[in-house]
Amino acid sequence: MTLRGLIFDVDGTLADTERDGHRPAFNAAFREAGLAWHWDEALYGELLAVTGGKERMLHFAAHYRPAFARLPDLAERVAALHEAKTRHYAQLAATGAIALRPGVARLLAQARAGGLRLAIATTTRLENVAALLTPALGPRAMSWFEVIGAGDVVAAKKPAPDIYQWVLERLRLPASQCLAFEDSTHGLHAALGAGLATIVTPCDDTREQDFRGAAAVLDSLEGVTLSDLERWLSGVGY
Ligand code: XBP
Ligand code: MG
Repeated sequence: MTLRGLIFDVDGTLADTERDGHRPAFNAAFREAGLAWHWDEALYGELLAVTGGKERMLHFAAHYRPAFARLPDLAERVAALHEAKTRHYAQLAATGAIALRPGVARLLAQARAGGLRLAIATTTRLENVAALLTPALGPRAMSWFEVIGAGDVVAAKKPAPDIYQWVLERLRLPASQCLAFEDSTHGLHAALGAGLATIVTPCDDTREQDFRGAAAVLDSLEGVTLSDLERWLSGVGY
């Protein structure tokens, strides 16, 4: 089956964004709201089990700040915190402070030159994707991706397959002609649930996770060629 489309996760896959990107942005939002909350690296590592910034804050409140979790306007407060967090993250990413992972820019360019269709399936917000990719890939970066599934376009976030199904429907391609790129077990399960062969490039936060079912597990996308991708789509070689 010929490869026609590549669908990329963003956080952890295109760039290592969590510890020094999303985490400080959450902390800045907490400070700004006058909350004595601070997510250190160890706690954030645990909280990454919950995908989605609003969902992560709700989970944290339920487990560590029960009085806050009982507030009648909890949903509005979390939504406001998330707006502030997004502003902080996008500001940081737009400076170019978060580099793409090795091999990412080259593979994207080769895939475009080779006529492959590109898409994104991410849990994070659309403005965060633009803020991250534009300094790294140039002002036309977002137009490289024909479909971008981001944030709340689906209700059920990864590991649910919904975001990948949403992207595949809009690409009008069968899963059998596409590859997904992920860095975490949650992302892998989302992609596998949509029937996609998946390449996993674990990042610092996910290295110890279980990637059974992946078509390939690689340190990075450095050196990966379009013929490697064809081979992995057809299930040959690990
Ligand atoms: C990324 C996430 C996101 C980010 C925060 O997962 O889990 O929640 O940490 O993003 P994936 P928002 O790599 O699977 O896309 O705060 O914008 O939700
Ligand atoms: Mg990820």
